[in-house]
Amino acid sequence: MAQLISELSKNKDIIIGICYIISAGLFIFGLKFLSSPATARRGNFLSALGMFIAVVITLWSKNVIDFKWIVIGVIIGALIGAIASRVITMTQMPEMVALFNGFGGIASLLVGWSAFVMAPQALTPVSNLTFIAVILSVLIGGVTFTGSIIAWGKLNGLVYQKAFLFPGQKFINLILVLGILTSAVLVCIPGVGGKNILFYIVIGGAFVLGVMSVMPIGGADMPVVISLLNSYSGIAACAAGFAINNILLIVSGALVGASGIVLTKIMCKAMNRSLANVLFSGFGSVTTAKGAGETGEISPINAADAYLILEAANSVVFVPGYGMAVAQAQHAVRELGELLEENGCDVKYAIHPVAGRMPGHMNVLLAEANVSYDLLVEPGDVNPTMETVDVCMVIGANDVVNPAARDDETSPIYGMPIIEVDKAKTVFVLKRSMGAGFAGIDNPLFFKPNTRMLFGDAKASVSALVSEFKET
Ligand code: TAP
Repeated sequence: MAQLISELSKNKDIIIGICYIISAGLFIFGLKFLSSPATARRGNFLSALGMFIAVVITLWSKNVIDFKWIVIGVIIGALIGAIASRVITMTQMPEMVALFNGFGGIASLLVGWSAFVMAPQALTPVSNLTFIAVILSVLIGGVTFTGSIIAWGKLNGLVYQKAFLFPGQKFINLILVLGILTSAVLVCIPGVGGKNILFYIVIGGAFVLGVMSVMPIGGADMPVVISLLNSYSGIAACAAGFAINNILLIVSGALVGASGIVLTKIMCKAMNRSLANVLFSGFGSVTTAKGAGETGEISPINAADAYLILEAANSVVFVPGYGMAVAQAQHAVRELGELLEENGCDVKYAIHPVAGRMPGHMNVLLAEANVSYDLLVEPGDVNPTMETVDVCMVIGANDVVNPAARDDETSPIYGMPIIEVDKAKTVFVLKRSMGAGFAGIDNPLFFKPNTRMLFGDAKASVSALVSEFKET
């Protein structure tokens, strides 16, 4: 054993390099597998394995010989993780991700801070570059930390959930940013005195900026913001990697930073909103926005009558939305889908990219209920065939099926791609009331002649339909 350790120590740099390459490869393949629900679990496992190898090798390479505190930390962390994975419900996942991002941000800040404390005065041209990396890790890490805490608070209702706007807000933010940047530049210039104070101004300013950046954003826009903060946490980690000259931290931070930005862009596109609109428009600060102002007769239906139509249908498309998550109706939906298939009906599940409140929300719920991935279709694939569909069942979705997004140029969501359920022969809308969805606007779909409103909790309504099928 002693001989093995001595052999390993002789080739330490080569071993570290090989392990870092393996870890980076595992991160990349992990990300690739995460892009499909069918392979996501494998992706998660590969990424975790990559991180495990990276941590062990980094500790070994730094000659950490007293593992006592590290082992204690691992045990505490693993316990918190195991308990959280049991008690956190699917609808709370965005909150959990917000906290993860925040911890990532503060970790990068602490790495940058320690690098600063260890070498504050060594200002050669090379160390100037290191200083820039230190400042970036502290600045972006600080913004990510407090921004994520506010995002978490907004999602769970501890912080004012709507967009918080006040007069002069943009001007104050501008002064804040200028103050931080000036201090940051001065820290990096050799010979400037008072670097410690300037450095702490950057940290304090970053904390305040994180709060000021997220407060003006409406609580329901948080998934986009969380994805952006996820990207920030990656960039902060990347900068921290440069600060301590750790290649793997640079690679993994860059991967997180880039994938977070891509996800943010996908979400903005699916809502037909620019990132600037999400960040600065104060969407959701007022609830006066309306759709076409549609009024008229609605046609309610009960489960017994809805069953008769479903029983005769040759094709049914389920369109789940946020309400399915709230009602936890996914298992009942899958059961109904299976009964329809047994009845000779063609069943599909149409998933809108921003249905629900987090990316992939509907995919995860349907996967949990063991709905086959082959049955999932995207709006672009199902919309052209919609006129041939006998019944579209809208399960707690609202904005993502709102025809105003297609037909009403004055609608706040005009231009957002929708699932065109109104073109199906019959539409069942399962929701509890005539209440609006996330965008807070009317939905003309409810008043269409081919729409039937099946009021009630989605799980109760779908279960009632399942009972009708089983009883007859
Ligand atoms: P929403 O438009 O928010 O509508 C959800 C509907 O579910 C509500 O109208 C509500 O009506 C109904 N509902 C709530 N609880 C229910 C229950 N227990 N049983 C039955 N129905 C229930 O949802 P959507 O169509 O999924 O659209 C998502 C919205 O969130 C979009 O506007 C999107 O832009 C936004 N958004 C999404 C994301 C991501 S990443 N997914 C990110 C940011 C923003 P009742 O109260 O009448 O029941």
